[in-house]
Amino acid sequence: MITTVQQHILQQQQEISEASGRFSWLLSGITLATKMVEAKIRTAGLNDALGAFGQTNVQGEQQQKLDVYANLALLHCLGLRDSVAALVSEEDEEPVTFDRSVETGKYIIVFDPLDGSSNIDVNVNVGTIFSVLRRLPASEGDLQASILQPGHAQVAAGYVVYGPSTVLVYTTGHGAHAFTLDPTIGAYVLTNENMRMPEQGSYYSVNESNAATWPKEYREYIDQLRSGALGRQYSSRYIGSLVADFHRTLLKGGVFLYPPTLEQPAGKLRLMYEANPLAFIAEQAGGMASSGKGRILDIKPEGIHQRTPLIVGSKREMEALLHGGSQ
Ligand code: P6P
Repeated sequence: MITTVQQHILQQQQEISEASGRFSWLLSGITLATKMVEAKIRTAGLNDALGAFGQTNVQGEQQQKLDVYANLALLHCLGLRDSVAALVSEEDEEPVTFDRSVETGKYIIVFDPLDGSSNIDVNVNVGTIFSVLRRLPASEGDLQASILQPGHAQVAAGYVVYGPSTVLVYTTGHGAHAFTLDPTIGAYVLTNENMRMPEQGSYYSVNESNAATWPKEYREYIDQLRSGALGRQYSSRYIGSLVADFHRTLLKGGVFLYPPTLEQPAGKLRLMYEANPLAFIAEQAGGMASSGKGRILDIKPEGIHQRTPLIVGSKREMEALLHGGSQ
């Protein structure tokens, strides 16, 4: 008997006392948008959906046509959910806000609509990453304060990796669960419940071309992994698409790193819609996620597009970096 993500979310929402049904209605907006994106990606080479859109986004990056499509799909599907107070996208400089009361507009959704989209033209996995925050009571701050909450305040987070199959991984704080899109029925079907990241893996994942400008301790750390100091031989795997590199780390263990570099001293990856959701999932699966200076989920955001270094992976590799010590 199959369990769809909708059924799973309904079961979960009882546990997070969101029995109103609005929470599952909200997440169904995300899953619907990702199915629209998936359909577009699958035939991108046939329908002129590849290539640059011809504008740059708030990040100063060349927008791909599919970036724009994915962003519009999420804004449209989620904007129709009356429980949404604000939408924060990697593609938009400012949040999209809705004039809804604190009682109705209970959630803020933060997302990277299509991460790694520059890889699409060479047929490499890309992903959608999302994070759900609950709006604070008016007494605790305005909408801006509700948006800039640290990652440990997330009520849900997840990603979809568009690869050989399309896999959705999400958490509401009660474990991390994976679903595979079954195109014959158009539903995400449960394929891996309560995922556990291996205590130690055999891969490290980092863009080694930046090694010369990392802080010294990162070079020493990679040398430690290469030298067998953690009791096993490591292989290097780097796809250059965050969701794909993270998904492998979640399943196989090991460590993914994007350290500070000369060009990006605060790190390249974004706190709110990349590091936070993936950190939430990693911790739910028994892994760890750090900025190198502290737990990712404890960082208080100053801005919606704030960057952070990200080191995420299995306990053994994470403790070797954060607390030293090899054997
Ligand atoms: P680099 C893709 O552009 C992205 O935002 C992430 O998906 C990926 O992890 C990272 O950048 C790759 O960056 O500098 O190694 O090319």
